[in-house]
Amino acid sequence: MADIDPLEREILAAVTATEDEAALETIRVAALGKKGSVSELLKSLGAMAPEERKSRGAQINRLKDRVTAAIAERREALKHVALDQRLNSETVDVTLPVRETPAEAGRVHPISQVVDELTTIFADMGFAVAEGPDIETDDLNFTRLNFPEGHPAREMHDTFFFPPKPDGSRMLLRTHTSPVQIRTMLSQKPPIRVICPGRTYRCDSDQTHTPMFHQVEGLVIDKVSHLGHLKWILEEFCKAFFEVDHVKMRFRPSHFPFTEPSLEVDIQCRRDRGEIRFGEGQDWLEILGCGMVHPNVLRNCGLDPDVYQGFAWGMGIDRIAMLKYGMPDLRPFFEADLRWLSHYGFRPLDLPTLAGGLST
Ligand code: 2NM
Repeated sequence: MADIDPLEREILAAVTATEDEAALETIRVAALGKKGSVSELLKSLGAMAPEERKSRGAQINRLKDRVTAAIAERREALKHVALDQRLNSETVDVTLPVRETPAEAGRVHPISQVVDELTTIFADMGFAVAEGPDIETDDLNFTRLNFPEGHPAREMHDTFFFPPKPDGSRMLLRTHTSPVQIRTMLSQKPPIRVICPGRTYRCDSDQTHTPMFHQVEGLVIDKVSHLGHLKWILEEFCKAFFEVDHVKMRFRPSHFPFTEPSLEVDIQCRRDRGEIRFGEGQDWLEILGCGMVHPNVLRNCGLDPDVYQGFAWGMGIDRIAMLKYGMPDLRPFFEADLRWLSHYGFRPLDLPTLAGGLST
């Protein structure tokens, strides 16, 4: 009968020499697995005489116990080594400064900030925000707004047209947000009070114009609203937006196809050395256009002008953002320059509120 000591020495030497848990498992399977060397020894007991089987069986079982114990002990030791290695290599320097979160590092674009400010002011007066697509039909952008077919006003809008469809109609990039107001009148019943901020497009590009710019338009439709209400709303808006207690506004007669009468509005200001201050001085600055919605526009939206009336206004967001925040140039608005944004942008958690201040 073979001596089992050499086998034991061989297995225990391999267990002691191994440096990782996967290799240890291989050794365990090779010794104690179904076809392992120790298991094979146990199988050999069957062929023995009862006396021999008794002593030999006890011997092999003790071998099995020692091998099992040695493997368990080695596994514990390897676990400690692995943990020590991780503790030594995965260090955290708790003296390092905490990394800025996106909410700290990011900045809100001035246009988004101004849209939030406008929305806050008009929401307080009971206005809802309406939105619509940038790509519009000729009908909603012009025809329903009382621009006659072939009228020069259509040319004056420097429209970006898409190629005509087989039926001759053509889509375009909206030249103002008024089509959103047409959509609102077509889909809702008065009383209507909405503002429509959004992107608008005209084929125009120089120092003070970009082909894409931002507008906000307002619309009120009911049975009684008149120019007096319009003037109050615009005055309250200007005071709240420019954060001053008094503003002087000047309403001059003008012309738009979609309003009658139509007015242009200037706001009193003082310009000194590139800086503009509102509510003082002798200068005037044009900031918006407005008027009573033209009876033809109401009719084009299915509203009876003998029953319903209302007013609308429109202004450029980019320009009032530049005026309010003293930004001298329009073009960086659209250049996505992070250095510019980190200087002129707003902290994302400082949301504008009427009570807490719009911009502080
Ligand atoms: C302006 C000036 C005056 C205006 C009119 C309408 C509508 F849809 F009700 F007819 N929306 N916006 C309007 C009126 C826009 O922008 C300078």
